[in-house]
Amino acid sequence: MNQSLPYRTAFHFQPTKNWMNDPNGMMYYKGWYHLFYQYNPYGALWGNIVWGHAVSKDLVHWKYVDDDAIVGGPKWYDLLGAWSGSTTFLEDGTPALLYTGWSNVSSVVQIQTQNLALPVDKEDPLLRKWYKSEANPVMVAEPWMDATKYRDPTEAWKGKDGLWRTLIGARLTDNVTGTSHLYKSKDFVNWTYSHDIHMINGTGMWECPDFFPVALKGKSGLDVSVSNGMVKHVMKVSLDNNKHDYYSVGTYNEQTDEFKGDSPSIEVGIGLRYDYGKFYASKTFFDKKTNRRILWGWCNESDSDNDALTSKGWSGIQALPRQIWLDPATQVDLIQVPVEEVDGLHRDKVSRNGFTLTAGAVMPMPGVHGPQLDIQIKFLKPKLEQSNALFEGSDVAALEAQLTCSRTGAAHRGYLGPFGVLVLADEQLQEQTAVFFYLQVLKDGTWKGLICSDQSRSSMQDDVDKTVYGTYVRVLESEKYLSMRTIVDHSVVETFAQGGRTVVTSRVYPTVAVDQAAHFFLFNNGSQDVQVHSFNAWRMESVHMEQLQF
Ligand code: DQQ
Repeated sequence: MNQSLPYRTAFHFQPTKNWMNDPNGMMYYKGWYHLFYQYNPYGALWGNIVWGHAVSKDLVHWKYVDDDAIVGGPKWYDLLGAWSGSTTFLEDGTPALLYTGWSNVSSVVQIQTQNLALPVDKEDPLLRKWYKSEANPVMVAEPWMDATKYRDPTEAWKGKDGLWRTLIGARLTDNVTGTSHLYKSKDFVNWTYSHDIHMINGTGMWECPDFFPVALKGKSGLDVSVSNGMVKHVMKVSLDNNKHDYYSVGTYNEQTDEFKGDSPSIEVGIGLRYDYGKFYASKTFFDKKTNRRILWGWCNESDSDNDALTSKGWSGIQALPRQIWLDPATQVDLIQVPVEEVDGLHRDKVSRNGFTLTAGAVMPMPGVHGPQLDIQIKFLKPKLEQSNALFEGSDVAALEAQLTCSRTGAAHRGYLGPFGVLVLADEQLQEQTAVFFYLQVLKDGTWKGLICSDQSRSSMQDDVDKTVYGTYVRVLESEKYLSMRTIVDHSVVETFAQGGRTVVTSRVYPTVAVDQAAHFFLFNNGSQDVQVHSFNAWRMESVHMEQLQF
């Protein structure tokens, strides 16, 4: 079997070949969305990192621009590679890129520096060529900082004093405290270290920080510099220790330039995650065209390096771009939903409302089939009383939830659940990826809900990661349904539970349940029937990504 094809995605962003990791410097500029990404032009594993570049009119159909928007060298400050960074719009509308240079100052000492790149022709909507500032590096680590743990500048924001501010992800020299160094500048070229805006002991290196305002009400996004009584701020960090992206909603004090999470148990790096599966090094940008804040994140592979090198020839995809906003009901969660442009790929709708998913059922749905699907289901919430001890958001709770998901697995027979979907399944169910709700019934008779994504039987291959992912999902008393949306694209399964309050993304590599041999089933392994309020499914059309012709 040609292993490269069944696993290439049909509507997620990925380069034609080679390695890709973090999304960088996304923006909307003169009619085009721009996505840059960490890319190895020479191979399917990480190394030789440059900024690849693609553009799109709609966030779904992409054209590759080039593989060398920013390349390391020839000067010392980024000789070994151009690492992650962000775009900021200067006063005159020019997009300016801040990025990390990886450099060898000597044969034994390697360090990270922060650098500035600007468009050669800012009238070019495609922003094809970039030049590096003569002032580079524009930031170097202070003597007391660890210069090897000093990277990934955020989009800069402007304070009321007229100064630009950016954050650099870092780890203190105690080796355990994750932190974010705040730098300020009048002219975007000369930057001075001010202080650390926030730090949390025990979290380790903070990669790819992201810091932005969200409106207290409504779904609209905000420009990064907006700060007033009608907004909260979000700080997101990517923990190098465990490769998860954590966010915290809190307060940014403009006077002291400090950030504090609203709840100590959901602080930066220890509380809520954007995604409880494979999703890392994410970044948001403000889409000026539609006033949305949009999140991009990298989904690494779960198969072996050997597969990347010998059969696939590529590694890494970007998750679907997600619109995010503050959950009006909880004020601590962010809601994430694939941008509505993705719905333009819907074909062959299948709908069925108001039916029972009986205890023990494994049920095909006629017309729902194949490796490219969007499944949206609302289950009626069971009559049992809900627990007040809802998910607190702490990492301890997340660990407990993940353990419960693994112990439970799709094959477990519970009381209320597991119930949900089997995707990328063969007819004999030897291979299947199960995404399900499981309602944990507590001693006092109340329940807590979990959403799990079980890869344990996703593939007959041995050398792929088959971890079961999952977490508690916050279900409000006022909510009548347990809802899930699962999007399948060959080797990726993205699930948005409770309208996007909780998200889990998996990478899977079936061997027989591929292409037209990939089947779909609803299942209920609990001892109680479950009521399906609504079921809607679509086949997803493929997107052909092309090289831009100049
Ligand atoms: N990837 C980049 C770094 C960043 C890491 C290097 C996160 O800048 O910290 O490719 O995945």
